[in-house]
Amino acid sequence: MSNETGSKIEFRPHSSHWGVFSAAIRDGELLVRPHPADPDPNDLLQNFPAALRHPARVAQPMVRRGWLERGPGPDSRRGRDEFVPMAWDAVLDLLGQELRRIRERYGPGGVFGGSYGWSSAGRFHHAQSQIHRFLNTAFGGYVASVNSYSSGAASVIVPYILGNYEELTKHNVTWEQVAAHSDVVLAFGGMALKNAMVAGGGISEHVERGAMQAARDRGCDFILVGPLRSDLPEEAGAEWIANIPGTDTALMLALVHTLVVAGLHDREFLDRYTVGWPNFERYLLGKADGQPKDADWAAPITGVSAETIRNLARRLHGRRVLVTVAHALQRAEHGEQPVWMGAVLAATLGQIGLPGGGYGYALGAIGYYGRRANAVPGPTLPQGRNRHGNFIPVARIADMLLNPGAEYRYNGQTRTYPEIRLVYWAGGNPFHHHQDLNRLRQAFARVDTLVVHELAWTATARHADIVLPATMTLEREDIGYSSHDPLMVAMHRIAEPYGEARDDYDIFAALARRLGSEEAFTEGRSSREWLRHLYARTEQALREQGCPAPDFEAFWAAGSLRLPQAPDDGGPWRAFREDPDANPLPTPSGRIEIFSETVAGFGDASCPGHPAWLPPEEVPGPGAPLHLVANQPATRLHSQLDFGDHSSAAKRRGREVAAMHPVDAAARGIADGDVIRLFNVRGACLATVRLTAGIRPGVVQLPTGAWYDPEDPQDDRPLCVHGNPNVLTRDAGTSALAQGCTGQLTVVEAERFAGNLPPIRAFEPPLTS
Ligand SMILES: Nc1nc2c(c(=O)[nH]1)N[C@H]1C(S)=C(S)[C@@H](COP(=O)(O)OP(=O)(O)OC[C@H]3O[C@@H](n4cnc5c(=O)[nH]c(N)nc54)[C@H](O)[C@@H]3O)O[C@H]1N2
Ligand SMILES: Nc1nc2c(c(=O)[nH]1)N[C@H]1C(S)=C(S)[C@@H](COP(=O)(O)OP(=O)(O)OC[C@H]3O[C@@H](n4cnc5c(=O)[nH]c(N)nc54)[C@H](O)[C@@H]3O)O[C@H]1N2
Ligand SMILES: [Mo]
Repeated sequence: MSNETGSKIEFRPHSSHWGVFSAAIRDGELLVRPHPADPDPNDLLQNFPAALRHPARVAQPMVRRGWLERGPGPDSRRGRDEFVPMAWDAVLDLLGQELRRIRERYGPGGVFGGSYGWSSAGRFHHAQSQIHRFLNTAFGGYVASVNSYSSGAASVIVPYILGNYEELTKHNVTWEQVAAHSDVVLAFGGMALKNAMVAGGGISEHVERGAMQAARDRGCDFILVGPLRSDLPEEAGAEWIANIPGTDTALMLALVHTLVVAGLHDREFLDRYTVGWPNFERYLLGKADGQPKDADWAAPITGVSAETIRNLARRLHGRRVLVTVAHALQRAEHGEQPVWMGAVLAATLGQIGLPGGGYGYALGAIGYYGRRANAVPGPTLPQGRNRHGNFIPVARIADMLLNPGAEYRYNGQTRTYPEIRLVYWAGGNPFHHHQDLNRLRQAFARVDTLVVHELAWTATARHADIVLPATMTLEREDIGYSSHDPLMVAMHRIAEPYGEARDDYDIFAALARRLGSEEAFTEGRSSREWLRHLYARTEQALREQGCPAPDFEAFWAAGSLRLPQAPDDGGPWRAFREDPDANPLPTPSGRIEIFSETVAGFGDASCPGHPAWLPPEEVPGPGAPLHLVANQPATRLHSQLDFGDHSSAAKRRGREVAAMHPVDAAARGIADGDVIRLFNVRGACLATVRLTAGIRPGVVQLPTGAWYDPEDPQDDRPLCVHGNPNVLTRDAGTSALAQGCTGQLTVVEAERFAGNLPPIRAFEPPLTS
C-alpha cells in the first residue's frame, strides 16, 4: 500500500462505535484523526494505534489441545488448556464436520447462536449479523437470545406501560429540546459524557456537552441523583443528591407522595392520559398496606433526608421538568420498577409530551439517543429467517447451560431451557458482559464444543475449543451508519489483515461451502459487491425523496455522505398529548399504564401490576458491607481494545482503577494508589484504588472492561488480578417478567492487598504447542 511506504501519507475515512475518523499509516505507525466536524471528539479513538499490531491479536487458527485429542464433549479444562495452531483449510474442515455432527444428532436446537455483543461499526461486517445469517441460511437455525444486557428490563416492561421501546429512546425528547426548553432536568443515574461518546454504527457529532451547557446558560437546573458526582459533567452545574444505590424507586415514590398530599399533582393529565392511577394511589398513600410512601418512609431507605425529598418535590411543580432514568438503574434487582416509576413521576407532573419535558428514559446513555432520526434507511445485512424459533432472554445463558430442561418464567410465560451442545460466538465477549464469571466457566465446561471468532485473545477466546482469527475493522472495507447520525461513512481499508486473520464473512462463506449452502449465504457476492448492494437501498430512498443520490462509486470516492434527517417532532408522546384518541399509545389501553392489568395478570410477585418498592435480596451486610457499582468504562467501549494505549494509560499499576470514599478507605487502612482486593461470596479481584469525595460513602465503583485475568487458571475460583468486576456480580434476573441482567450493582468488602503483586497476563497469547 502506497501509504505504508512513508513517502505519501493519505488519510482515509473510517468509523467506529466511538466516533468517525480518518487514519493513515506512516512509517508503520497508525495515525488517527477524529472527524473534523465533531464538536467534542473523544480519546477512545486513541486505542487503535497500539492495538492494531498488538501481540494480543489472534494471529492464526487455534484448536484447544484437549478437544483435539479427546474430541467434542463436556470438559472442565476449558480456559486452562493449551492451544494447537492449525491451517485454515484443516480447521474449517474440522469445524464443518462438527457442525454436521451436531445438526444430524440434535438439529438446530443443539446450537446456541445468540452471540450477543457489540462487534464493530460497519454494517456489513457486523459479526453478530454475519453469524446469524450464517446459522439461518447455511445451518437451519439456532437457539437465539432476545433483548440486551443494556436494557433487559426496560425493553420488556415499556411496551405494557408506555408504548414502543425503540421510540422511547430514539424518538422522544432530544438534546435540542433540552437546550431550548427544559427548566429542570432530574437525572437518575445522571448522563455522563463518557457514555454518550459511544453509538452503535458510528457517530460524527458529540452534541451532549454543548446541549447541557446551552440549557444551563438559559437557567435550566440539573439535578443528579446517584452515587457518583461525575455522572453529570461540569457544564451541567448540577446539584448532587447521592442516594443509596438501588433505591431510586423509593425516592420517586416519596416525590410523588409529597406532590399528591400537597395537591400538586396534575389530576387532569392523569385522568386524560393514564389508566390505573386510583389503584396505584391506594398503594402510594398506604391504603393497601398501612404504610404511606412518604418522605419520612423513604429517608432511611434512600439515605436522602426527608427534607431534601420534600423540597425537591416542591421545586418540580409548575416547571418544565424532564425526568431521565439511566439504563444502569434497571440493570439491577427489580430493574423494571425505576423505569416504570420514572414514567409515573413524569406523568404526575403532567409533563409527558411537552417539548423538553416528560420522560427521557436513557437519554445520554448512548450517543444516538436524543437525536434526530435519519430520513432514509441505512444498510443492514439481512439475517434470514430463523426457522428454529427457540430463544432465551440474553442474560440467562449460564442458567440455560447449567440447567437444561429446567423451567423458568419470562414475560408471562413458563418456558423450558434447551439442551445446548455447541455454542458459537462472533463479535461478543461473554467474559466481559456476563455476571459471576466463575459460574460462567462452569457453564461453558458443559458443552461439547465452543467456537469463537475473535480479533484478540479475550477470556472468551481462551475458553474456546476452536478460535478463528478475525480481522479488525481497520483491515476491511465497510459502510458506517447509525440511524440517528447524519453521516454515512465509506469505511476504507486502512491496514492489511493481522497474521492469518480473515473477515468473519469469508470464514462463514468457507464454512457454508462445507455445509453445501455457500450460495444461500453469499448470494454469489464478494464483500465489495455486498457493500454496493446494501448501499442501493439508501441511494434509492434518497432518489425517491428528491435528494442528491450519488451512486456507490461517487459515495466511496467522497468518503462520506450527509443524509437528510426527520424533523424533531417529539415522537409518539407529543402526538398522544395533542390527541390521545386519534394517536393512542400502543399499550393495551392506548394510555400510559400506571396500573397494568396485563402485568398484574402474569401473577409474578417480582413484578406486580403497578410500580412498587420491592426491597432487594442483596443488601450490604457483614462480609460485604459496601455497594459495588460496576458501570461503563470511560476509556474504552466495554472490553474492546483494552490493550490499546488510551485504556492502558488510565490504569494504575497495570490494574483497573476503583473509586472509593476516603472515609471507607481510612476505616480499612487503605491509601490512594494502593492495590486493593475486592471480594464477596462469589469471587475476588484486584484493583488500584483512587480516593475521591465524588462518591457516596459506602459505595465502591469499578468499571467493567478490564480483561478477566485469573491468577491461577487451574483454580475454580481464581483471583482476577486485573480488575474485572464480573467475578463479583450476581447472575440473577431482574424479575420473572424480564429476566434482565443485574450486573450494575452488587455488594463487596475491600481490603488492602498486602501480598506480592501478581503480573498481568491478560494480553499475552495463551500457551501453544
Ligand atoms: N457488571 C456489568 N456487566 C455489564 C454491564 C454493566 O453495566 N455491569 N453492562 C452490559 C452491557 S450494557 C453490555 S452492552 C455488555 C457489552 O458486552 P459485549 O458487547 O460482549 O462487549 P464488547 O467488549 O463490546 O465485545 C465485543 C467483542 O467483539 C470483538 N470484535 C470486535 N470486532 C469484531 C469483528 O469484526 N469480528 C469478531 N469476530 N469480533 C469482533 C471484540 O474484540 C470484543 O471482544 O456488557 C454488559 N455487562
Ligand atoms: N465510554 C463508554 N460509553 C458507553 C459504553 C462503554 O462501554 N464505554 N457502553 C455503552 C452501552 S452498551 C450502554 S448500554 C450504555 C449504558 O448506559 P448506563 O447503563 O446508563 O451507563 P453506566 O455508566 O453503566 O451507568 C450510569 C451511572 O448510573 C449510576 N448508577 C448505578 N446504579 C445506580 C442506582 O441504583 N441509582 C442511581 N441513581 N444511579 C446509579 C452509576 O453511578 C453510573 O455511573 O453506555 C454506553 N456508553
Ligand atoms: Mo449496553
